[in-house]
This record gives sequence, C-alpha cells and structure tokens, in this order.
Amino acid sequence: MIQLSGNGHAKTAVYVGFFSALLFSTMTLFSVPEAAAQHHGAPPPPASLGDRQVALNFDSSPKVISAGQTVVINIGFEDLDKQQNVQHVTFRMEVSKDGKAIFTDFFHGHAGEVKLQFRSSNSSPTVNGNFDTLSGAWVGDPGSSIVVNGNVFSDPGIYKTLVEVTGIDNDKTDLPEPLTYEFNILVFVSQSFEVSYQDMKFNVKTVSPIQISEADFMQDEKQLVITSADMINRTNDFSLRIDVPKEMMSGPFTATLEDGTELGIAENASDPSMRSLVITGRQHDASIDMEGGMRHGHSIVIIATNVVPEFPAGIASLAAALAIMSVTLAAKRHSFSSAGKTY
Ligand SMILES: [Cu+2]
Repeated sequence: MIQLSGNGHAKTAVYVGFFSALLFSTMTLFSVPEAAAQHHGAPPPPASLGDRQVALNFDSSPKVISAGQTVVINIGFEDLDKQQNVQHVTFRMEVSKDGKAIFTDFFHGHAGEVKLQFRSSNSSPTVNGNFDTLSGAWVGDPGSSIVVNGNVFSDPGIYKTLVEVTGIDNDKTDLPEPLTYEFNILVFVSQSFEVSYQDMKFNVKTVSPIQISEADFMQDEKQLVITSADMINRTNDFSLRIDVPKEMMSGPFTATLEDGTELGIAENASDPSMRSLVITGRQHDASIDMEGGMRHGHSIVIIATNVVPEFPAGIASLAAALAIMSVTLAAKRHSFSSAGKTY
C-alpha cells in the first residue's frame, strides 16, 4: 500500500521536474551585455601642480596579472591640458599588502614614463637598472624596462600602490610638495571548485585576488557562497571572476558581502553552458566605516534568479518521508510489543 502511493509521488515529481527544466531553459534565452572586466582598482584622480592637472596613467602587461608571473608595469604622467607626458619625472613608488610595505624605490623617467618589469622570486626585491645620481633614482634605457627581481607580486592579493612625484620638468629640482597617487594593483589566482547539489556535481571556477577556500551552493536560497580565509574588506576596491555552469544557476544575478553590502556584478556568456560573472567591490568612503564600525567579512554571496530544478530533491524528500514512516511504524510495533510485555 505504502509502496504503491510512493511510486505515484515519484512519477509526479519526475514529471514536474522535467517540465520545470524545459521552462527553465526557455526562460534563460535572453541576451546579456558584454561587460568590461576590471583588472585593477579604480584609477587615481589627477593631481594639481599650479594650473596643471597631472594624471597618472597605469597599465600592465599582461592585463590580468597572475601570482608569480613576470609582469611589465607602465607608469606615465600626463599633462591633461596638453595631452602629452610631462618631462623628467622623479617619483617614489611604494607597494604594500595588508598594511605591510613590500617594495619601495625612486624612479625617474626623462620622457615622463617608466617601464618596470617585475620578475618573481623568493628573495627580497632588488632593482637592476641605471642609477641616475642627478635625480637620485633608477632610470631605464630608452624603450627598455627597469627590472625588479624578487617577491613583489608573488602572491595573489590586492596591492596598495602609492606613487609620490617628488620632481617634475627637471632632473634635480624637488617639488615643494609631492604629488601623490594611490591605486590598487590586483594579482589573481585561478582556482576550481566542485560544488555538489544532492547527486549532481558542478564545476565552479574563480579568478580572484583573494585566495578562495570554499564555494558552497545553496539551491533552496538560490545562492552561491564564496568564502575566503582572508578578509574581504569593503574599503578595498577589488574585482573577481566566477564562472558557473548555466545549468546550476542563471541570472539576472546580484552579489553582496555577508554584511549585506551590495557589490557590482556583470554577466557574460563565456560559452553556451557557462556564465562568467565579474564581481566588483567599490571603494567606500572611510567615514561610513567609522560610523558603522569596520564592517568586513570572509564571504561573498551570489544570488541567482534561476537555479537547477529540484526534481531529484522530490525523490530525496520522498525517501526521507518513507524512512520516517518506517521508523514510526517500527517504533509503533516496538511500543505494541513492549505494551504487550507490560500486560
Ligand atoms: Cu630626466
């Protein structure tokens, strides 16, 4: 009797599951705009020098820096009115991570531009270049890079970069006040996680400046929770990419930090079966954090519109119901027999 009604429920569950799977695939056939991935933090605002506006131009090759990879960083200083580089720039560059200084030195670009090649190794950073005694800084040969060997961008992370321009227009004259710029250089790590939902397994890929320790899929809440042992501080601007199978979850998506702080999210179809999500944290006003206390956490929550239908869940809960039922029956039988013993 129980067995028969059980089969009937299972058939219904399979049918409903199949129907919602069809509905699911037709509903996700909409186009999504191409989103430009943010490879580094927000560019620093231009600095004023008298009536001149001087902007720091920054780019890296490759655009997406992986931990331990050799990278060329180009730093230029542009007079925004003239739209050309200012000449003879001396600056101090300081790279720090988690509040700890990793590298600092002085550089000079006669043509207002400096190319730095960072080669990763385990030793502390050393500079290979020509030291210009007039400006008291390292200079590169025209067209070539100044080489920095050592552990500067060896680990994934958000590297705070401070550039202080101490001289401009001339090799040996110092500015009364340095022009300062601050920006983040992001160094990424690629990781892969197997996420399971009942008897299904999905592959989730992350490219993140924060080492991810865990990825958990909560089908009932339509959430994918990405967790890190490191702090994800909302005062840092950062960017990370998560590739999820469309079958597992599809958009529109939203993303937040665990304290509810909303994050930017852009969706790309990397291939027909995958969705590539670029999540960006925004620089927040420090005063907001002072009021609310430093709020940060270890998790990012990605909320989908559609998730994999729960048709195997129907069977699972049915099985659970049957298990409870048989336990109850067994208990009843047991109480009957014990009742028999009492009499
Ligand atoms: Cu010069």
